[in-house]
Amino acid sequence: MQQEGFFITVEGVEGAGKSTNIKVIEEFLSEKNIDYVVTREPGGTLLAEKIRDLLLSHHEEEMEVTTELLLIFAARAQHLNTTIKPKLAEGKWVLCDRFTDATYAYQGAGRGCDSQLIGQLESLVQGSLRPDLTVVFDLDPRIGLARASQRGQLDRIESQNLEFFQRVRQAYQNIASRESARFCVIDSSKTRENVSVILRDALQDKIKEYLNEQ
Ligand code: Z5A
Repeated sequence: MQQEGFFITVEGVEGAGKSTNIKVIEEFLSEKNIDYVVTREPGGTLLAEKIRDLLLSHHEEEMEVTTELLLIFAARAQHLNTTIKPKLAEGKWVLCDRFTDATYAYQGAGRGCDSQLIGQLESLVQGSLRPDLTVVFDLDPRIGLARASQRGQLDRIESQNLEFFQRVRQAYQNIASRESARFCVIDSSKTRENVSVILRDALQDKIKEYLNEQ
């Protein structure tokens, strides 16, 4: 195995229910007596959270796509080396709200960044480290945006048009079908209660070998 702990990432379009269901995953892990930490990207450390503010706020000057991409990987380098890797090395499970699949989806499919360039940065920053399990909450972006819009003003990335989020959704679906062993795709159009039941069943199935359960 690449590390002692277990690395779970959570993905989806805007408003797909990541934050809501991270709580469900936390409950599940607690019931299994698993020692875990929750974190997020971009962010997760003091410095990386400053980069997050820079990425999400509106600026007088338009941010270049390459600038956005490099800032995301700069935040990721800080987060990985000061938080994710040390926690995994201690044997803790790390539950991270978004990770590099988001970069392929948002900067790659959404903004049109070259996926080979993203792959080079991924190798540079992460080496061989990849998530052990990625849960994607799949939802029509029209529903996700409607759910999320109830929160008020949109940040810089949330302000993209519907086509942008449709490309993001499609990219997640494509990555998940290419790497089906790592992924668990949850239909997030169902009620919160239904999503929670489906998610718990999927988690049980995906991680039972790590729990020594049937
Ligand atoms: N980003 C990037 O571009 N590249 C990268 O590499 C990375 C990130 C790592 C911040 O992410 C931005 O960073 C993000 C991508 C970019 N920008 N966008 N868009 P974030 O994860 O912090 O922010 P977010 O995507 O905007 O998350 P979110 O809007 O908070 O969505 P969510 O966590 O998936 O949804 P939620 O808060 O759980 O649910 C939204 C609402 O729907 C809420 O009122 C819930 O009560 C409700 N909800 C949830 N589930 C249901 C169901 N089943 N039915 C009905 N209503 C529901």
